[in-house]
Amino acid sequence: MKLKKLFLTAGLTVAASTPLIGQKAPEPCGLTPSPRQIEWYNREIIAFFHFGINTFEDFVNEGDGKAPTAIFDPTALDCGQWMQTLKSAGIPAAILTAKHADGFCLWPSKYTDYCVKNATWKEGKGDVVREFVDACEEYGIKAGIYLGPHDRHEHLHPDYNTEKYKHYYAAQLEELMSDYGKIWETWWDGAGADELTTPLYTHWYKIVREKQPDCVIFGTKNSYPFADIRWMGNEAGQAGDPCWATTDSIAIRDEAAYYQALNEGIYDGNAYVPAETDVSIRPSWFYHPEEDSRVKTVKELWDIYCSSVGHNSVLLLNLPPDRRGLLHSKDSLHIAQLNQGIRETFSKNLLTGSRVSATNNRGGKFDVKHLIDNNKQTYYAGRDGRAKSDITFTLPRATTFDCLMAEEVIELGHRTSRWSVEYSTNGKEWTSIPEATGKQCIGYKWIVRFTPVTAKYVRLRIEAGRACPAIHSFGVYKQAEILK
Ligand code: OTN
Repeated sequence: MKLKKLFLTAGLTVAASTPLIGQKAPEPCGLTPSPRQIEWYNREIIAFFHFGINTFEDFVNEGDGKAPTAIFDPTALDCGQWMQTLKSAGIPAAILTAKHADGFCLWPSKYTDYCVKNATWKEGKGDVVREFVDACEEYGIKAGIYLGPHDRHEHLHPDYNTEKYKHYYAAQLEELMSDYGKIWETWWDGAGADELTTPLYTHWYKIVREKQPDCVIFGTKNSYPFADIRWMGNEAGQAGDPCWATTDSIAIRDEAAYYQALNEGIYDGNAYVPAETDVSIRPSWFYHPEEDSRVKTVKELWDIYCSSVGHNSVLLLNLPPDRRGLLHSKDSLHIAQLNQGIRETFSKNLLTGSRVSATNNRGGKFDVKHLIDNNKQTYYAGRDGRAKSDITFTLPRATTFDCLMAEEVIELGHRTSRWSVEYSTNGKEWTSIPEATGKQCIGYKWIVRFTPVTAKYVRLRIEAGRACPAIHSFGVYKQAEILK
């Protein structure tokens, strides 16, 4: 029965309290995020570390489970170096492939010999997961674990069956969820995992929820009923436009509709399961020296940031450590420069100091001036029952900009469903910005880039929605030179 309801649990959440008290705030509408999902959204970027036995094989991305354990031998593993890199890139969380599809475990699991216990590295006494979580703790990075559900090494056993595997995987999940401190995300890759049914994931899900109540679950396919977050539908960093946090897999009549629902979400979907965008900084997921010249440029990373974080998604950026067990200097440099460019661009909202008015203004604590007060605790809201609003900013002087950003109050649900931005030099004749016309989603963050325009007036037109607008911030910006 393909048309069954998926994403069952994640939507049944209660709205988190809104930041302001006193004057009556707008009521939440539609589905709203759980506290776990709000915390996840605020990370914006998460690092993905694909590291394992594949790193030591020639050009292997998905090992066959047969590589000898002895080849695992990083010469200078230093998870502290990984974390320093994340710090300089402003990345607050990281996920390690504790076991990829080859089945090799980066920790000394009691339940298999196919792990670091039999590696040359540290004469079998090492534990990469321990070093990873300890470094996360030391640097204040949130640790996450990828325990690949698909395991080619286990399939090599002559008496393999899914019931045995269910218990094997559960035991390993227990080790990782119990012995390594707080885990902020688990990643259930759907790749190769079609034989793993929802009842299996039900068994495993209970372990995660019991041991790590705050852990965000990335789920795909048969693990969707437990997912806090969904796959975005491609590995190119291109989240949809729109990219609603809500979706619903019931409507999946064919493959194209399935991918569209992952990529764009569904405004009236039946579950709140926002999209995570996984993409590698290199062509492959694991490190290969041949790809040192193909590390994504800062401009390519900026494009990805805008089409992931800037499309109401969270970016899971893969940074594969090399055979030394270190991040390559080129990868580190590019993400530090990306961070510098993002900070530079968004540190200066060019609407700051403008006069601002709205045709639909709740006023008081929710006055439209809060759109440009650079304060995440405040927001603008319209009056109940009125979804539309024209918001006009009169800048102190004519200003040139090539980028805009809006942030909705996600705790109150997706509200606005169509919006556009226009500019003017005299406040009478208005010109549309084509790239910012007929936009649909805002969500956590929406970024639009365009050919530079110079204007003294900017108008944000909220054209449709299911309830009055509730928006934290709106701004126009000039993209930093380093991003071009
Ligand atoms: O061949 N594939 O399995 C594949 C090719 C390109 C992009 C994705 C995939 S598998 C895909 O991986 C996702 C994570 O990146 C999720 O796990 C999906 O469920 C899975 O189908």
